[in-house]
Amino acid sequence: MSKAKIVVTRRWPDEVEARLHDRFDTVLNEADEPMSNEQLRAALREADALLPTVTDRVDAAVLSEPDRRARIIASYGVGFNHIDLAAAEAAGLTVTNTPDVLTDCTADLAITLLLMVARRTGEGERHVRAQAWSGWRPTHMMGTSVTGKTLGLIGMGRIARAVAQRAAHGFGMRIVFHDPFPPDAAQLEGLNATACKSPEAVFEQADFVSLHCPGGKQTYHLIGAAAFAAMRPDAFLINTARGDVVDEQALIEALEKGEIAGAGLDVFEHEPRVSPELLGLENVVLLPHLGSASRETRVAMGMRVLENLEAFFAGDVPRDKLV
Ligand code: 8YV
Repeated sequence: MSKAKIVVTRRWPDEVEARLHDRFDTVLNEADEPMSNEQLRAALREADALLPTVTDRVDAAVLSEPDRRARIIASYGVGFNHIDLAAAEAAGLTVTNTPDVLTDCTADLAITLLLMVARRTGEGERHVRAQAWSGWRPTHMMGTSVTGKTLGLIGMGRIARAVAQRAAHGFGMRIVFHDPFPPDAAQLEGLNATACKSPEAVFEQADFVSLHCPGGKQTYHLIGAAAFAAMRPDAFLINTARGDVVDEQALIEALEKGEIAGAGLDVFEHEPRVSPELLGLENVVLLPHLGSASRETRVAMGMRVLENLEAFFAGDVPRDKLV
């Protein structure tokens, strides 16, 4: 039987690419640059499967390709706001993602950002590298304690619960959260977590607000001027979810006015562009979308895509089918 043809839009870890070559007629994007809409459409015309990432905008226009051969979009990553699911479903396409395998890795990074921004470690590192450090003194670069504080979570899915687990058990934090579709009691066991009826109730209590909701229309600019006004002036915002959940301009204003104490950001509204005002602020930590960027996790994500594809081409329902 001939191998199904797949187009992979970005380079993946070597061992996953080797496995893909083994099982499929695999076309790689050797340049590893984001594909244009026309290139995505061409891939849909020429291959049985498209394997995109967050940097590919698989929108209704791309999906309207009339001479489409592809039957599945097997995305690399858990978030799927870069794919128009309704248009894909209407076109009869199957779409899959890669949940579970990146939960711990992303939770680790949220905690990294929380600690970095509270304890001013980015600032401290820049200080040492600039050879500006004159020596220890009692008042030098005092940050904010983390242990025993209150962590507010917006969204209480897999990644949020992994963050809560680390915060509660590693740092004795109290957890408050809001999720319109809260998990059941069993999933919250041992997390020291209290549900709030609204995001505002979370903002009012939290020393740290960490975002774990999906991106997309429903959550666009969920965190804007009103949220910052409701947050405490000594609170920090952590975002490892999607950039456009936060109104970046409102965040800049809140930081400049001292409405909040700082922010730890792994994602940005107009990625990879970062607002220049943020670059000039010492009380923000900026990372280049590293949530799932451990070697082990990126390999596991690739293997999960492979598993979804193999199930699909064997005529089974892939375990991570979204539509
Ligand atoms: C991925 C992510 O690296 O999985 C997600 O939703 O945000 C990242 O961890 C990226 O999306 C890959 O497509």
